[in-house]
Amino acid sequence: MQKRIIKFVLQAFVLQIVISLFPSLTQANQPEPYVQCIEGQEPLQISYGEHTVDCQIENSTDLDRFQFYGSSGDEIRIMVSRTSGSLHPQLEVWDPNGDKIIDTWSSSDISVDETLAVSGTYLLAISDHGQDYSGSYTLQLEKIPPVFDPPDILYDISTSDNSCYA
Ligand SMILES: [Ca+2]
Ligand SMILES: [Ca+2]
Repeated sequence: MQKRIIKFVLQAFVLQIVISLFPSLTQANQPEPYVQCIEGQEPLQISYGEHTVDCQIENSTDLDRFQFYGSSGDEIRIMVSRTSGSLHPQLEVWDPNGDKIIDTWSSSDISVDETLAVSGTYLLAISDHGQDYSGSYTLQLEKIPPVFDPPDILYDISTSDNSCYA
């Protein structure tokens, strides 16, 4: 009995060492892809699941432009976080028809959910609200996964397919 306890403790100890040596084992397999901001190379292409690095509003009148492809029905989340400076990030998004679908700002962080009505290339712009401050920020674009609701699916199948019970 005592041997088994010692063996168990040893195994747990070894596992702890392995996890501490390879922290990536306990995290997601792939690092999240990112988009490097380079002023003057806009609009920058960003895709679902990506975030930006090295983005900044260099001067109070700077406007950083991005574009992404979206499909009708996509539920997306756009997040903007100020990482330095006094920037009041302003987020604007235009759909493929040129209609502005998002226009919002915050004193530090923005998170907006939107369901896309049209398929095509969307334009996105980050600037300073009021055009009086500068600072750096991170932009993140996510597609919200569809809600998984298995009990309803099972219920629908059993009630609609009566042939099983006839
Ligand atoms: Ca910029
Ligand atoms: Ca710019």
